[in-house]
Amino acid sequence: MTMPNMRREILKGGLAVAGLSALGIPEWALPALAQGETLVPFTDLPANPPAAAADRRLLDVRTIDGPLTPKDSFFTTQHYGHPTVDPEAFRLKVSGLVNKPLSISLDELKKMRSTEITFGFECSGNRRPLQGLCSNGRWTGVSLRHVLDQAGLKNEAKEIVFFGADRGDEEVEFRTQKFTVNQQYGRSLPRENAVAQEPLLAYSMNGEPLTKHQGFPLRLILPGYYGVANVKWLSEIHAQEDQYLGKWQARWYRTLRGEMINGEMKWTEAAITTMQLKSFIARVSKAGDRLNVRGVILNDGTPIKSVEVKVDDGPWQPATIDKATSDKYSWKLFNYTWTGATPGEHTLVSRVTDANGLVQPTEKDLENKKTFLEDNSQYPRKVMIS
Ligand SMILES: Nc1nc2c(c(=O)[nH]1)N[C@H]1C(S)=C(S)[C@@H](COP(=O)(O)O)O[C@H]1N2
Ligand SMILES: [Mo]
Repeated sequence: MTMPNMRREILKGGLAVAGLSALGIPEWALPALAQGETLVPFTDLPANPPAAAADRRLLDVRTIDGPLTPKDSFFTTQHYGHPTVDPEAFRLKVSGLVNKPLSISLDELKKMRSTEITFGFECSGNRRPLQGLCSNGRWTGVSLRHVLDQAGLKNEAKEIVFFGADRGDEEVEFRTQKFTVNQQYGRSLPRENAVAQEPLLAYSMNGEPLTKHQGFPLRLILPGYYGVANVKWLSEIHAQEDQYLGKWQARWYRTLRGEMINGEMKWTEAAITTMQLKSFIARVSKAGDRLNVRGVILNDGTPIKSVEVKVDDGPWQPATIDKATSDKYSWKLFNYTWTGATPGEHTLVSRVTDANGLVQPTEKDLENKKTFLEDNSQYPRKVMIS
């Protein structure tokens, strides 16, 4: 999505919040609540939701009330708007360094053996205060490996490129020159990642055909990867020997990080691939004197060891992962019951640790990450208890 626009909207909203009474509930559409339950307002949200373009959507994370995100709430974004694809005329092309180039209709794909996977992902630009660029879906489709096997990758095929039907004019800089060329949306994977077990050519989500927003009629699903790699309106798979250096692969989606090694700062620029370990608190509600704190965990599929919640300056307390979200690549929802809350403003923060012992970083830990993508830092949130 265009981050500068979103950032501007949030800044505007942020100013409005400062002008509101501390008790003012932001003027968002409020989520459905159980009987006798009331929503505890976050005081760190902008007063008004950012204005979204017609082809974009943020998930209001306070409305998450089950493992799967319904299709009309699923967050959505893309760079060139929505291409229109005629499902009758549609053919998935497999080209380049293959023994047998393919052109597969939707019906043919649907006749192949299908598999299903639950996969929750976020846009690599997802971040505080809204955290609305994430969702979880159950995807059905054909294994990418199966289709690549049918085409037969040649030995020299080292890189597999995925092109969407969407396209736009791009300026390509070369030294002192600039060229404007029309290009398709493209992302690539090294061959060994493309022929792994998980990647899916998906034609349905949550048991229904993909919507236009989700890439109708076909998209790539790469469990564990950030949104950007999950190419919508997939139209061509191209095998080649050289690395693919298109804009969305090599330039627009990169993270610049500094790391102190032996007293010397080392800077690296890396492409956006698999998701960083992250958690955040999505909603707080009140039922009697119990406060239900609910949050979301996203990562690359590594099993989760623990997730904890801290209230103000108290100790880290264990939270519970919802068993309905235990699939490897599903997002995980967690719950923490907070009792004895006193009226006034409080800070709540969550922290997740994976089975390898990796701990979600703090904002301070990420101070040498210079670009805003991949912000997986712990997010201390403010709530007002009345
Ligand atoms: N063809 C195509 N696929 C795309 C994009 C795009 O611009 N064109 N945007 C990517 C980005 S940046 C994200 S975050 C996800 C969003 O997927 P969603 O709209 O289903 O949530 O789509 C990805 N796939
Ligand atoms: Mo994205």
